[in-house]
Amino acid sequence: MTLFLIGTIIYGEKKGLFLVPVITGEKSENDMGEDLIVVGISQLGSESVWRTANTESIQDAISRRNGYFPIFSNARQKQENQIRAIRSFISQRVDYIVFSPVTEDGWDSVLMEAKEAGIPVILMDRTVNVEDDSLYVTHVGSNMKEEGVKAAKWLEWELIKRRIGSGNEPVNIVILKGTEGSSSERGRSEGFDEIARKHSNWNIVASVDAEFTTTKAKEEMIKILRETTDIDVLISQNDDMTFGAIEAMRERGITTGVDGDVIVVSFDACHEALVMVYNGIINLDIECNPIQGEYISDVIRMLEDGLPVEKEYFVEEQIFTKDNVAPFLDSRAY
Ligand code: GZL
Repeated sequence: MTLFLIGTIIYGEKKGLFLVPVITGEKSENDMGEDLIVVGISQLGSESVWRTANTESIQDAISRRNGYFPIFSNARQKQENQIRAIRSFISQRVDYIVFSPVTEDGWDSVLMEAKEAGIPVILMDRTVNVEDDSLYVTHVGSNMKEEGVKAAKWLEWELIKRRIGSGNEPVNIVILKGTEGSSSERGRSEGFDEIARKHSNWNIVASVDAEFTTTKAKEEMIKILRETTDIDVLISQNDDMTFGAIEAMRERGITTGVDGDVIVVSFDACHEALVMVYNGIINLDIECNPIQGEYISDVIRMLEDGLPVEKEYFVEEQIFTKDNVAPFLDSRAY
């Protein structure tokens, strides 16, 4: 079937006149002559190793060979870019919208526009905080709060094993948070805090937003180390920030890990970080599984077949320490 691509001329305050391509006529077909399902995908950015793996996963799954016509947009960490992309998908009358919301708040009106246009919205990775949860069909991602709880519960036992804080002396903890207001940051913080509150001697000496990036984490860690080097634990909400923080500590002669000065707990479990777990430089890495594309495709197929879908699908994930990481170093997808 042929596909006619015409455009709608739109005047935007910032961009002036611009053409929004509109999919018209019959959908295009794949080699088997099947109609393609048009999916608008708004990815929040490319800030981390995890995000790259997540993008590759969704692009592999939502592809022409699998029966889809993907329209992909990278928002570069800006909510306004995601809102603009979603509005463009609506004007192109896509069949589905898939997006990873950079932060939890501020989505009600644009998701209402998608709902009024009859376009199902699937949340990938992060989630939204909306009054009416009928504004999206389902969320496919991780249980971020559970990840935070896992970190704190592991730390409780690690401190006991290493006799740190057992006499109720203070345990000095630095927390590097991900993008402020993102469901990943909020969930991990909430889960960790729920356990930390039980320990009056857990002393949070610094808790800063390092935006899930290596550069920002190194900058922030350098500032923290100017104030204090009396740190027992680093909780870093993703591996990219962990890399930056470890570099800053190394430059001050501070060691990390199994036999180091500072216990390091990280999130994501990307390959480079798991090698550091294997080498005893990172103590614990909590997996946050970015390979979500197949889950998203399965959900779309269920919707296409008129089947009910759950409001939430958590992808499988585990925790890694020096004791269990070896078999996974070369067998995982990222
Ligand atoms: C988690 C995801 C986070 C990762 C970071 O689901 O949203 O965003 O932990 C990424 O690496 O930047």
